[in-house]
Amino acid sequence: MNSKITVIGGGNVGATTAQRLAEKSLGDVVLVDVVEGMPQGKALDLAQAGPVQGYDTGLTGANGYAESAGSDVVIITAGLPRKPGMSRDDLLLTNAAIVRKVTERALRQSPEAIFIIVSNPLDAMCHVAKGAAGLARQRVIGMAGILDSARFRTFIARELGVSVESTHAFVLGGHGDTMVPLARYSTVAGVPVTELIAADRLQAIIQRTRDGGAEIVRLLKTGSAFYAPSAAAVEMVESILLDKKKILPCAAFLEGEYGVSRLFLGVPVKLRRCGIEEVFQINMTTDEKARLQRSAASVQELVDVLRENGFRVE
Ligand code: TXD
Repeated sequence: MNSKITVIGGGNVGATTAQRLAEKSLGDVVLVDVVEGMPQGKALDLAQAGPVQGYDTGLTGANGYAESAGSDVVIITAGLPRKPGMSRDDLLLTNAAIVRKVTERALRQSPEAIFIIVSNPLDAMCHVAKGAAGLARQRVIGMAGILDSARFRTFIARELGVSVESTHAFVLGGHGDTMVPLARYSTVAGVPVTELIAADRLQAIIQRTRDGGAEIVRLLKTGSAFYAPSAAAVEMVESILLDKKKILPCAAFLEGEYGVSRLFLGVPVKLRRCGIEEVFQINMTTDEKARLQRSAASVQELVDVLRENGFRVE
């Protein structure tokens, strides 16, 4: 039997994620959105691309959750994106209300599902979903680190004129201005970029990575990035459903790892059929640890605001 994947929110990220899932034949896809007719129309359009692209996966659009029953993975992309000049944090309470509602409804239909959270502000939305669902930490995972690392890799590859496939990069911490790109662990064919790129150029690339989302928001004017975010979400689904054991930077609920307790933060995790099997601990310098702590503090601030506003956050 095919795996079943529900994508909640049929906007830019959700629809592109559905397309990528279908093109990789990872399972039957259900696209859910509140806008009447939209998810149905997009699902039908995607199904009609099947004969040309060569996939037979089921594609269903819905405004409710009955169709999503029994999903193996639920991806939450519902919520507002940023507009130019907005920070991710400006979306906090609006998106929290949406994420709480859709998580509760999706969980009722798919009690065994693994939840991948995409909506912003990412780390805080993971807390809302975990609080609403009351799930073990293995089953609530945030998408951000793969995207931020992919941005870093793109800029490194362009700087050195090499294939992106020869690059590897780690960006940890919260998905925001305090994210922590780790240059020491970022490599080209195994060689640390610190040995390949001059310090000032590397610093400029790191800053562009941090501002990567805002750069695209400024260019698009009416929304935020979706091609790279959807690719990142699908890499997570693939590692989960195919039990690939990939080590990927994702937002995970830390319970003491990296000196952080009861907080979602971007760290390397091993993704398997059960979700997060293990949080990978890597050695960090005092300075890197301090930056990760600062990033954790900024996530904690948002979690505190959520709690003050009556959200159950774990
Ligand atoms: O790195 C990351 N984690 C991110 C996060 C990268 C890119 C985008 N990121 C965030 O994902 C972004 O800031 C937003 O919070 C979400 C979705 O971004 P997208 O670009 O897809 O936004 P759209 O195109 O506006 O789509 C959102 C859809 C839209 O169709 C709404 O009708 C729908 O969400 N929506 C809902 N669907 C179901 N149920 C409810 N309640 C609902 N409310 C809105």
